[in-house]
Amino acid sequence: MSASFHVSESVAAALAEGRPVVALESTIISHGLPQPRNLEAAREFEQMLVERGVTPATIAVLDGVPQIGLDESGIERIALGGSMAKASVRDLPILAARRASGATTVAATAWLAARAGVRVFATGGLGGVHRGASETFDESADLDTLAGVPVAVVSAGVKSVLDIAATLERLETLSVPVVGYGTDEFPSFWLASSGHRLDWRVDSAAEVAAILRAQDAWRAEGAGAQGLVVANPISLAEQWDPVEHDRVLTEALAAADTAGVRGKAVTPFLLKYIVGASGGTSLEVNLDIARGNVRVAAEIATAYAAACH
Ligand code: PSU
Ligand code: MN
Repeated sequence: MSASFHVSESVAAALAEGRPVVALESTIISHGLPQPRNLEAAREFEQMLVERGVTPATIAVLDGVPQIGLDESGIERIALGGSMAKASVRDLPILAARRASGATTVAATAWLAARAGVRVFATGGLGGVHRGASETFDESADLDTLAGVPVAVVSAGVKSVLDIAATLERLETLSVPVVGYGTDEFPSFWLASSGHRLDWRVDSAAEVAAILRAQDAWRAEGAGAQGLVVANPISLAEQWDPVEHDRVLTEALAAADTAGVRGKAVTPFLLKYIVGASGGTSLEVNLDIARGNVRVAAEIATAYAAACH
């Protein structure tokens, strides 16, 4: 095992035996959901995987060491640890040198999952191109990272706080494949659709597993690593009321502007603001979204493990 990261016993055993594993990120726990629901959610996502015969690998950095698979005390530190750093890929060496802890973003989680050999990852929403990025250059490292790591990320697209059209353009430029899971349109997190059509739709976990195997074959021949965005919408029945969504979104964007929030603080600011301004409704929808993604990721990881045999 590498000295630069630590793989938990259960994850190491599952990988060695070719059993399904799903990575889970920790920024959603530390910065994306309010306490104490974040701790409940972190446990619930893991439990959902276990019930489906899938080994959970929640990823975070503890005292400088990236952990692939957290125990209960690790999960509590992420959820309740207060001043946990939000760690993207570029922060990992700095946390290591300082023996500091951090909750990993989609980018850092996918990057670490790849190092450990975990092929499937479930999250809520991806980071993307921020509104006004043509001025600020604020684009999440999630996009560029997914171009170069062999990890399939199941998300409900990107939040409408971002520029969805620009995010899809950037994923195209970066050669990150995007497939709609049971949909022809890219979702917009709280809403089932963003109105943006996708080139490719899949309707089963087996189809996604076949795509992953095709990527594996290329990689075995020396091609570079490539990620995959599996866009899994919330159902129309469960989605947030679009009118309410639009109202709260407009208010949140204006508040971020007034507060002068910049850089990596933007996403947590908006997420927190929106939970407050929606009276908690956005949070319930957010949790349903993440549960849906964990379910689909479990199916994909199971189909992928079967396809590898
Ligand atoms: N989008 C969400 N919830 C989240 C995040 C994004 O709906 O919790 C988090 C993820 O960890 C993602 C990160 O990787 O925010 C992106 O932040 P930034 O825009 O600073 O790259
Ligand atoms: Mn940013």
